[in-house]
Amino acid sequence: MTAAPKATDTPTILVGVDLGVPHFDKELEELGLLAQSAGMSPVARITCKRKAPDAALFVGSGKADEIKQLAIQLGAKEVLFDQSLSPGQQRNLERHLELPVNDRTYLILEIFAQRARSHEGKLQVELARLQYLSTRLVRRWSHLERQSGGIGMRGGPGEAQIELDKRMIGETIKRTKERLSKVKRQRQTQRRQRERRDAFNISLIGYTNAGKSTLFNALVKARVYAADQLFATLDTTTRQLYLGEAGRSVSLSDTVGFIRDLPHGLIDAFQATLQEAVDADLLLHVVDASNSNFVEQIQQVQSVLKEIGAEHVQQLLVFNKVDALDSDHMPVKMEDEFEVDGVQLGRIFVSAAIPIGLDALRQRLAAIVSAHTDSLNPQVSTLDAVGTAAR
Ligand SMILES: Nc1nc2c(ncn2[C@@H]2O[C@H](COP(=O)(O)OP(=O)(O)OP(=O)(O)O)[C@@H](O)[C@H]2O)c(=O)[nH]1
Ligand SMILES: [Mg+2]
Repeated sequence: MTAAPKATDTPTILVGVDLGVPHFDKELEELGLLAQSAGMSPVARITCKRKAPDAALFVGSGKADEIKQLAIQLGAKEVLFDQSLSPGQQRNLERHLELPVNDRTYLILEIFAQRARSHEGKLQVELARLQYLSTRLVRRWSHLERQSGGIGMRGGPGEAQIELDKRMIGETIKRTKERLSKVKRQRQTQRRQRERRDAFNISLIGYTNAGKSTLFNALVKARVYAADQLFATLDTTTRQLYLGEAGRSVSLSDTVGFIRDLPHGLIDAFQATLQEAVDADLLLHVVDASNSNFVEQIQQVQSVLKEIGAEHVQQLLVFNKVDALDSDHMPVKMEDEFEVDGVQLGRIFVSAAIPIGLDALRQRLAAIVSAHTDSLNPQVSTLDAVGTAAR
């Protein structure tokens, strides 16, 4: 059986297998942060290199024995893999180690489940978890299938149970999707109302923990939950931001963060939340400039944007946490350009926490919004700007 992560500080061993992919995280730093965000406490980190995963145990049996010894020695209660395990590998490892074994995908789903607050958020997480579970069912019952007579036999107790479980999960998935599409329709109506008000929509996007909520709070003087946790924010919050230089307000939305290898079911399930980004007039792509992996994190965000169809929305890069940069990495200019996917994007350095550079950011936003208004309404733009300011 797979045990869910306990609420507080489960001693956990982290395992990473270097299969030669470019983004292998030697220190298992991100997995450690994810584990902590889910209420586990990493007590050891083990990495090894393999050409390909072992079909049965993912790692070799020698490595599995080493993990087991270490678990006994350190009193670990769970083992977490940075790479995706097949249902069979997971089950074999649990038997071998006599401990619950989970992977990064499961962990992310677990954190999302712990964090979801709104009705929509909960539905989305439920859908993603059901989809994940439905792929794990098959093998879990295979020992019963074998007992029923082996290959070619149909209708044994194992198969009947799989069919029953599959049907139940299938029906729950269908019901959850129906409930979600209802919420989605309500959201579309709200969006249309916003559009009618001629709003300019700005969405904060970026890798998880980049500082989106901190920047949101600093810009609109709100109190959205910001924390040194991955996926602190799941629900979208929208506030009006008044830009003096443009003489008008814009809608600013803070939303869920992205991460490397975001489980596929989650992108699917969070389509409604992520739609905010697709429909935005401008994306403020917040980057943690103090993270040594920031370039890769930008790439990961770009690939999620492509997946949801938001790659063509105008982007401004906001390099946050300049206060945390060491003197060698301090920017020469606070505003310049940075190449992403062969395109030069505007970039501005800020610190949302201190704060530094927020006035410059507001001015930059005002200039973008004014240019947008002018392009839509070339003759009356000045009058309109004055009119909006007076309202
Ligand atoms: N040093 C420094 N820390 C910052 C800055 N901005 C945010 N942080 C910290 O970074 C952590 C993450 O901030 P959040 O605003 O929650 O980040 P987020 O992007 O909203 O994260 P998720 O909602 O989890 O995706 C918090 O501990 C913040 O205090 C900054 O300018 N400088
Ligand atoms: Mg946040």
